[in-house]
Amino acid sequence: MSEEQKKGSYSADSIQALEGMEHVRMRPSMYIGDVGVRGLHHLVYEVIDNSIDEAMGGHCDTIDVWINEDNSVSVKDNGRGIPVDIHKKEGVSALEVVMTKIGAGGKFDKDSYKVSGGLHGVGVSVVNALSAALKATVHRDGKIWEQEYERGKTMYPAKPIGETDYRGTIITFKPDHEIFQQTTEYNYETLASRLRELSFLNKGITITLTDKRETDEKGEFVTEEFTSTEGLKEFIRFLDETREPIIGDVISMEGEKNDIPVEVAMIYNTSYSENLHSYVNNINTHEGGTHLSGFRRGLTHTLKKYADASGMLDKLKFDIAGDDFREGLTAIISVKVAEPQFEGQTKTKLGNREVSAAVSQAVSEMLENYLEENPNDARTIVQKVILAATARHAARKAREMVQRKTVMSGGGLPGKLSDCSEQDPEKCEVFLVEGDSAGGTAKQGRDRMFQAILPLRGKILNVEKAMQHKVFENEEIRNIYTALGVTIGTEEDSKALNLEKLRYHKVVIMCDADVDGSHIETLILTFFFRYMKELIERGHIYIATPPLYLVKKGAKKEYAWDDNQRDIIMAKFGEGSKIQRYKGLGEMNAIQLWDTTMKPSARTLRQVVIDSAAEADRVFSMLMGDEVPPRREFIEKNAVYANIDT
Ligand code: 0RA
Repeated sequence: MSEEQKKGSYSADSIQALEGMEHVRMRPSMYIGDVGVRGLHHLVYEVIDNSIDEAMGGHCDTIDVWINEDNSVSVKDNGRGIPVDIHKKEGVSALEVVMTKIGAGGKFDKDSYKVSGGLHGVGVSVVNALSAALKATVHRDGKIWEQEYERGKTMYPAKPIGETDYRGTIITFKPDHEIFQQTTEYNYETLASRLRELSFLNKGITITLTDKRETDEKGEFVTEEFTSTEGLKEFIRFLDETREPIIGDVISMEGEKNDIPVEVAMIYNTSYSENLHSYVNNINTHEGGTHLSGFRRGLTHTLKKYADASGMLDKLKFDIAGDDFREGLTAIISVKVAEPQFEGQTKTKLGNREVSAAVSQAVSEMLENYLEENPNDARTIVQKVILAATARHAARKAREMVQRKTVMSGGGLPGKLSDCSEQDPEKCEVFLVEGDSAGGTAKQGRDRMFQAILPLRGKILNVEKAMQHKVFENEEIRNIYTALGVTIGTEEDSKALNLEKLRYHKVVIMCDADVDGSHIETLILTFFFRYMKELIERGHIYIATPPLYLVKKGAKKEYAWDDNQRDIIMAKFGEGSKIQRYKGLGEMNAIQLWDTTMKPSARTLRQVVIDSAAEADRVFSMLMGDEVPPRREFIEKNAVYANIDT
């Protein structure tokens, strides 16, 4: 190749790299999902993923994360350090290639155990493109190297800046507010919960998180260390902290089947809910897939075989279904797949066929051993399954009533529903309103064209503590099903949620802004999370935010949603301004409720999203379950409404 050609091809490549980076900035959502709160946090996960990969290859055991004062984030690992030698093809350092070439990732390192996929694994160059500034520091072979970038553009070639005994990589990036226009502020808890999850999924790694934005009473930064020696076993104990186990310990296995690393851990508890969490390459697969179906198959097959042989089913008058084996089950399945195929609405459903048999075999072996070695636990599990089958029979009747009512009705909407006139579900909203009186105000205040009102009587049933048939027998809950047009049972799955006839694309929970209201809000959310999770996942569930204050002076009036806003308005109005404190929705008249809480152009709707299904599961079981002490602790830590009534 002539000098000219070499130059030509080099610059062609570098133009391509530039175009790649610019494409990321033009279409960020294609790479990180969205440019809201989620996408912002995704940047951190992307950087950490690289360090985790380095750890999985056995090159690193510590990862430190800092949220810096300016909301930039630093991630430091004690891995091999990103190579800084000149990359033959690109003519720049390998570091620069990793940082500026879309999709370069660790791919040029053939030995690296790189299994990232899904939204993760798009590469740290994407983070670079979406950061106002990024600095990479590499400690390698006794030298410290450094390179900086702005909005993905290299500021200078990687340069040595000193000597070191350390080995590793430090990346500090500040998300670009031009891209993340909604917010560039990191949420400590969101990051902490992901890091905790990662430490359970990758035992032996120590991950720390330090928030340098504020200090505690002692003047120290808030910091936590996440590390797990037992991995998924500990994850299960963490998730089931507030549930009561019915067997001695967590059942678990770890191994390789057909070259696929598989880890499974499970326990049975006294609750009625099924909590399965599945991961592929550390990514939570909400929509399940082949690994999850493999787990289900292995579980059903093995338990059924055992139960049949035990003779305990002999007197049973009805059949046992797959679901019966999973009531009160908490389980985690984690697999590592070299080339994962992700499918489904949110690309979180594993498609690789070969994984199903691998997981099924792994689970069967694990369970067979356990049942054989623990006959008492085995009997307890079978008894629980029989109980579930019995309850399912009772539930089926109640569920069929829900189905019949919605299917046959046509005009059979709940009497309490004030429907809207628009027919296109996409344009329709329904407000679930606490209490009949606030329901009446909302009914007057609404735009009847596209807004429907469903008043709910007092506290709705706590589904966390109720058996399924009680849930389906409950009138308020039945009203929610019928009003929303949600039915149970599809052709493939008799228990699956059927959202085809969903009548409103926005379901808005509207409660008082006080302790009672927030309790009712949580009860309703618990119901949606346990029985209509897909509605949340598809972004249909919202929470209305009524104002807390009305500040008046003469003819001037403004609403405030918190104390700070109230004080600003009072200062603006000056001497003689009067405050009205809204204790509940009932204190507002129809016009006020419309102006502040229902009118699309003025209101704030908070969309309910699930950051981490495992975390949400734990929180709901804690808030709504039987045990009181952890709930009190949680409420004290997170009480947002607690001081409002004082
Ligand atoms: C490719 C090759 C080698 C290290 C890495 C990638 C690497 C990447 C990141 C990203 C964050 N931390 C990292 N640590 C290492 C090293 C190849 C070698 O030394 O032989």
